[in-house]
Amino acid sequence: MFAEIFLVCIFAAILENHLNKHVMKKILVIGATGQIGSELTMELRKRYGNESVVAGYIHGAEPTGELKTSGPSAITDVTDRQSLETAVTQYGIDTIYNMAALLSVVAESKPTLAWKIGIDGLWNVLEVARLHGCAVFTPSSIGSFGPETPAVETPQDTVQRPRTMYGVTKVTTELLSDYYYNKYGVDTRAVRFPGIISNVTPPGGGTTDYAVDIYYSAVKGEKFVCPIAEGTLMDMMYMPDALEAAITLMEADPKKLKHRNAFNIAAMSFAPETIYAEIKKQIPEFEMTYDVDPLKQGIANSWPDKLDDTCAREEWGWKPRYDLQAMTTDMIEKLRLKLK
Ligand code: AKB
Repeated sequence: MFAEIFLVCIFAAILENHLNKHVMKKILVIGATGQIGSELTMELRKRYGNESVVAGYIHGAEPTGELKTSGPSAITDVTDRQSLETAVTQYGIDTIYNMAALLSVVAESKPTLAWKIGIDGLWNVLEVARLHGCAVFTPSSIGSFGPETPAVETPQDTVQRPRTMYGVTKVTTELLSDYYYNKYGVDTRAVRFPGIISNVTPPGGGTTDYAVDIYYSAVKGEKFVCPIAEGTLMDMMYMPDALEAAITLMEADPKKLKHRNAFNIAAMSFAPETIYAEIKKQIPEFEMTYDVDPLKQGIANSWPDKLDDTCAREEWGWKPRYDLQAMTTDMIEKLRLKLK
């Protein structure tokens, strides 16, 4: 008898947990051929089924390989609202991951385009989401902070006065996403991504890209010239943790979310000499020198050293799996296979 009651209680708890989760049934990933989008699309297809995840792309950045063959794809240009409207209605989309953006360095040389994609584009995404009842994830970044922000253990709610166009678009992204939630009830949620390190699709035009490039040089047996100065701390994260964060947050019970746009998340914080030393443990002959890029260094100096991610941990159970050592072992192993 006790065993039966116990089983019923367990079943009820599982059911309640399931009902409280946000359920994604048809998902559109905008920017599905980019650094995060390409792996996010494949991970979502693994979890939700190939046919349930549409890879959104723009002309000139068409999906290839498994991304193309494993599931549906559609043209979704954030600057063209009609293309979003068409994909959302055609596939009955209920959740949108909006990964379209220019990264920090490139946004400094193309500020108008950065605004057009990041903010005018976001407005289009949010309007389509409002009209069709979609939930929306649009990432923010450590770039949403500025030099006046506390650099160490940066709080969830603090000063956000970035000096870069990328940062300006990211703070605006957070505000506009919260506005759509508060005003229209659109289920918007986001994290502030740190530098993302992966071995699949390379990043392009970011300040933290050196932390990906360094692994390619090490595995290819080349000397690495680091554009960021010794001692410059920045938050970083391995791609599997970044994907887990984006998916777990979108699945989270909305009743538990006190914040929405956007959560600090953190996994590791290091300076160039620390990642170099970690790689050298596994590739002793690897060499690195410095040739500091003033633009990248200026941006890096204006960003925090290390975020406090307590709110993400408490509100939706965020917990990274990879530290610098575990990431380095996996990166070197995967790149050796990829580049051989
Ligand atoms: C960049 O460096 O621009 C990005 C970021 C931290 O948002 N990787």
